[in-house]
Formats: sequence, structure tokens, C-alpha cells
Amino acid sequence: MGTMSELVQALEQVVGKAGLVLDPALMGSYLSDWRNAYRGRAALVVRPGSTEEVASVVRLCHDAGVALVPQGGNTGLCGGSIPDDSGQQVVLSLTRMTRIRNVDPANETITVEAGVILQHLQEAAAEAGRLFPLSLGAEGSCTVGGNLATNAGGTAVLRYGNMRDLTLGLEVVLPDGRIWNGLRGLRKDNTGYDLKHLFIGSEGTLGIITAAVLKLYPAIHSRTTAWVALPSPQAAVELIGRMRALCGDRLTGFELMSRQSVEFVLRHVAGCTDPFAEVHPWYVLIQLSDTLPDAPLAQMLENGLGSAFEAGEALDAVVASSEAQVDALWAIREGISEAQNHEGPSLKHDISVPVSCIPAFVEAADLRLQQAFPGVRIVAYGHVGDGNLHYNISKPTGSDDAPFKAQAEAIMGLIYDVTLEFDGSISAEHGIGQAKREAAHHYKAPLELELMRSLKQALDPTGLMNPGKVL
Ligand code: FAD
Ligand code: S2G
Ligand code: ZN
Repeated sequence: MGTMSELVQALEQVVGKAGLVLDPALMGSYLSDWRNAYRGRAALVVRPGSTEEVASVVRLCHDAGVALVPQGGNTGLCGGSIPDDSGQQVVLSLTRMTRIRNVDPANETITVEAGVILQHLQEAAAEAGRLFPLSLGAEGSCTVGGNLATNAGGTAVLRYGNMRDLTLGLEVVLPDGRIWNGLRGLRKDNTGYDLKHLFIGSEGTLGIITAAVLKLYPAIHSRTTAWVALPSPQAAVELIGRMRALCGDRLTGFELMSRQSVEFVLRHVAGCTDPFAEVHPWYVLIQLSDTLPDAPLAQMLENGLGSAFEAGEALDAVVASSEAQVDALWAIREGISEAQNHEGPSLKHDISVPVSCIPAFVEAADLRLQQAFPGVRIVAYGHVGDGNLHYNISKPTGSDDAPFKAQAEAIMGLIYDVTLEFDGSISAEHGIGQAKREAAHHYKAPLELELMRSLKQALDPTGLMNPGKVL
């Protein structure tokens, strides 16, 4: 096919005028990420309303040799949904595909389109008397397609797993425009390679996810939440072990936060107050949940915290006595991401190490960072049960952005080196995108990269699906 304008005319035949954004002045929100860390230019934004329209768009772009950048809620933190600065790429937004196609309470499954916002999915599950457990700070705007493409994690992974664990079937438009309908709601299907797992976590580089069959869980009817002050990450690891032994799968949230991360929230997020009068070095937010309406959760929590105090693992604790207080405690935790933006550039390191290595990782990384980059502020927090720390770095108080940004690569290298010393991963839940391509090429085993490239070559031989991301 010929010129871009011929492509635009053909695309308009498929999606109609309403499905195209041609005016650069109206493209803004599609061309930069949530933090404004990445900015690109697009030939146009296309917003198909159905799987068939996605397939036609992909076929037209494939035949025209035009690269596609799939986009959902654009809340990703690795620049995976942002086009390059050539102005030749097409952003394909799934945000018009918001149908909930089917809910099957007896099979405990729900079939949704890729553009469904995570919060709406949670609400649809609740209306059916069930729970869809994925929960993360961006749930008000991230989409199911983006959650699948990044294999999103969040705060309930320790009990329910990440998006990969919550998925039974997928519908995908392949890079050549063919539609793969793998929308089966089966918990057992052993008929060869499990193809859905190729696309989950592929960040738009192997195809466009247009729908999914997701697992539903029994609804929660009782919940108790506590905010606990601790002397160290070691105490947090001891405490989660204690709570797991006591409560088993009732432990549905265990979020660690350093004092620095809480300080940022108290400073920048309106309505957040310190649950304690005294300052402490570390905190955890603990949540227990049960399907029984009157499960003895408060008693379990009291037993666990009681022995933690005796063992010197806890310094203070408050158990939420109302829904409002539960929300207020979670608002502190979920406010950390936004609060960091008010303190200059946030160098994000979404790392994971074995849970038992979290204390030693923090000690080693803190020490080496302060030696090499005195004054940088370490904003460490995250999902202890998954071994996943958001070990983010902000510039020294009162310093300029530029010299700090100039050290970004050295800071990142130091933190990832320490991560690998503990056999960890440089990306626990956010993916690679464009932010961590070089790091992934540096830290991943050559054989793993070779196998990934073979899969990319097999599924997207023209390389038009989200080029420059992941590989
Ligand atoms: P986008 O940002 O639009 O896209 C993300 C990637 O997926 C891109 O590579 C894009 O090309 C691709 N993509 C999008 N839709 C499709 C599709 N239909 N088919 C194929 N590829 C597609 N993430 C976590 O895992 N855990 C957290 O706790 C967490 N907390 C966050 C808190 C805040 C405040 C913010 C802003 C982000 C947080 N994130 C977290 C990151 C982000 O919300 C997730 O990565 C989310 O899954 C992205 O969804 P999205 O719809 O915004 O995807
Ligand atoms: C979270 C958000 C990303 C960040 O809040 O759990 O995934 O580092 C993170 O701000
Ligand atoms: Zn997270």
C-alpha cells in the first residue's frame, strides 16, 4: 500500500471518523506516559470498537508496513505504550472495547474486552457476588488488556497471584491480522503449548489482546486491617512468616513502607496523617480477609501482633476500627507513587528477590548507594509476600534535577547489580517497555534473550508490533 494518507482513508473506512484521532493537538494524552517520563509522536491514533475492527486495522497497517503501538489506560511505568519520535507509528488504543461479554458464576469466570478498566471489572465481579482480586494503585484507569500485557501484580498477589495466574483464556489479534480465539474458560486444557502465556507479559510486542476469560473468586465477607511500626525489614520478614503460619490464605495484604516513603505521602498527599505520634523507621500494612462474615480475624491478628511485640518485631500497632480508617491507611500506601512525583525525578527500580533476602538486599543496596551517591533519598516500599520492592531513588534534598538525572544510569546499575547478587529480577511486575531494554539485555541470560527473539521472529517477523519495546 502507498502513502500514509491512503492508509488513513482505509482506516477511516474501518473505524469511522469517531475512531480516529488525527489532530496532533488532540493526541496529547496518548503520547506521553503517566509521569511524563516518556514522550513520542504518532502519525495517528486509532480507536477500534471491536475485535474485527482491530483485526482490520492491524492487517491494513501490516500491509502498509506501518508499526503499531498498542495502548490501554497508559498507566504503564516503563514507556511501553508510548510511540517513538518518528511520527510514523500508529497508536492503537483499546479504550473503546469495554464490553463485559459474559459472567459465569458457576464456572467462576468472567469474559471481558481489553479496554475494560480494572475497577469496572472488580465492580462487575462484585455484582455477580464474586471477587476479581487484582488490585493496584492505578486500578481506576488501567485496563485489563494492559494488565495482561504487563502481567500486572499489585497488593493481593501473595494470596491470588498476578494477572497470569488469574487468566484462563485469551482472544488475540496476531501481527498479520488473524484473530486467535482462545477464549476457553477451562481450568484444565492440556493440548500442547499453553499459547496464552506467550501473550501475557508480552507488552504488545507479539499481538494485541482483545478479550480474556478471567477467574473469579468467592466474595470476601470479613476483613481486618492493621498498620504496624517495625524496627527493620528483617522484622517484616519475621512478621509475615508469623502471620502466614497463623492465618494461611487469609493473609491478603502485607505492604512494607520505609519512613522516607511515608514522609513523602504525609508531605504531599492531602488528607493523609501519621497513624502514630512517634516516628518509626519501617511500617507494614497488614490485611486479613475471609469469605465468612464473622471469621475470627481480629483475634488472629491480635495473636500474631502479640507474639510480634514479645519478640521485639513490632514497635507499635493500630487496628482499623472503621471502613473509613481502613481506607485512610490504604491511602497512605497508595499515595506513595504520586507523592514521589512532587520530589523531583523518581528513579524506579521494581525489583524482586527471594522474600528471605529482602533484609540483606536493603542493607547492601542502602550502604553502597550512600557511599557512592551520598544524600540520595531511598524510597523503599512494596509487596513483601512477593519479594517485590519498589526501591526508588529521589534526588538529595535541595539539589537540582540535572546532576541527579546524570547519575541515573550509575544508580540503576548499582541497584540491579545488588539485585542479581541475590538472584533477583530487575522487573518484578511493571515489565521492560523501553525503560529497561538495555538493562534486560545486560542482565538476562543470552540464551533467554535468544529464545525470546526466536518467539518474536516467529510471531511478528515484520517487527511492526510495538518495536523498540522489550527486545
Ligand atoms: P498501558 O500503560 O496502556 O500499556 C502497558 C503495556 O501494555 C504497553 O507495552 C502496551 O503496549 C501494552 N498493551 C496495553 N494494552 C494492550 C493490549 N490490549 N494488547 C497488547 N498489549 C497491550 N503495576 C503493577 O503491576 N503493580 C502495581 O502495584 C502498580 N501500581 C501502580 C500505581 C500507579 C499509581 C501507577 C500509575 C501505575 C502502577 N502500576 C502497577 C503500573 C501499571 O498500572 C500497570 O503496568 C498496568 O497493568 C498498565 O495497564 P494500562 O492499561 O495502563 O496499560
Ligand atoms: C506500587 C507503583 C510504582 C512506583 O505502588 O505498588 O507498583 O514505583 C508500584 O511508583
Ligand atoms: Zn507495585
